[in-house]
Amino acid sequence: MTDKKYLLTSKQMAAFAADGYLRFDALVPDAINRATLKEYDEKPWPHGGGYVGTPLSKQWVGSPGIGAMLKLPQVAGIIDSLVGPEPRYDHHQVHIVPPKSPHGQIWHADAIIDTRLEHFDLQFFYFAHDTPREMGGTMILPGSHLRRVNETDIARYQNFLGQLPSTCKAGTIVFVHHGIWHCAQPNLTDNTRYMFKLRLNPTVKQVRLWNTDDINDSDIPRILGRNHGWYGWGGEDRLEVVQRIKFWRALTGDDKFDTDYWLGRLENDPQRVLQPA
Ligand SMILES: O=C(O)CCC(=O)C(=O)O
Ligand SMILES: [Fe+2]
Repeated sequence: MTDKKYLLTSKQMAAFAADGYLRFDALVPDAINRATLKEYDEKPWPHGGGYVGTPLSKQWVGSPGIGAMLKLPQVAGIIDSLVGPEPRYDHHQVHIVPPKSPHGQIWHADAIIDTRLEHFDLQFFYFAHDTPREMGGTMILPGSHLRRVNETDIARYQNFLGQLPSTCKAGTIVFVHHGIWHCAQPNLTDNTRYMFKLRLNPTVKQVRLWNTDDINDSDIPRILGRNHGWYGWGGEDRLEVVQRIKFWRALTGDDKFDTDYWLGRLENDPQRVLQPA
């Protein structure tokens, strides 16, 4: 059982529901970052990964890099909060952008096969070395996770208002909802850019897995209503807000939750037939 102090708060969960990601800068200590970089060079990877659908707890056992990173109480607490205990390993990849690579990836979302709103997979992007803008980072689009697209439907786009390059210090992890739109960036430096991506499936219902002491915080409706700016003209952010309310209902188990009557309007289903006078 994870100590409550390592679990996410309700405000952090609301931010995840609204933004589709949570970022923790320099979360992983340097010794583990260095051990991870060493592991990337050891071939075949001695501790590496597992088979789709097997328990995460059986992967990277004894590895001083990735294994130790996963065992950090902060990391374990975040995983527990989002996908619960005993998540399943789905896949991982050490994403490499070679030195002097002038081209980035196309915008895409990874493997959106499951379009249910009440379940999500957790992906995390771990940067074991400093990643300045010349190296790219992974570009993500905050708030895109609930606008489901089929993989590369969005490849025609180049830049979005509000896009966020994950430039960061070594040890940073960006935890993302599997629906997030993202793409690798060019690497203009003389050094290889590495990013470790891991996808996890929950094995329990994703309801109130975090520290819910602040569940009634008055900031939560405002956080869920964030406008990331890219949606388009006028009130198109309302499409996202409605999705987030549904998502928050699923996460909290509170099927009456609403903000500003957004979902209430859609649920209004008048049945009364006026009788002739
Ligand atoms: O390398 C990156 O920054 C992202 C890679 C990625 O998202 C992918 O290949 O699916
Ligand atoms: Fe991807």
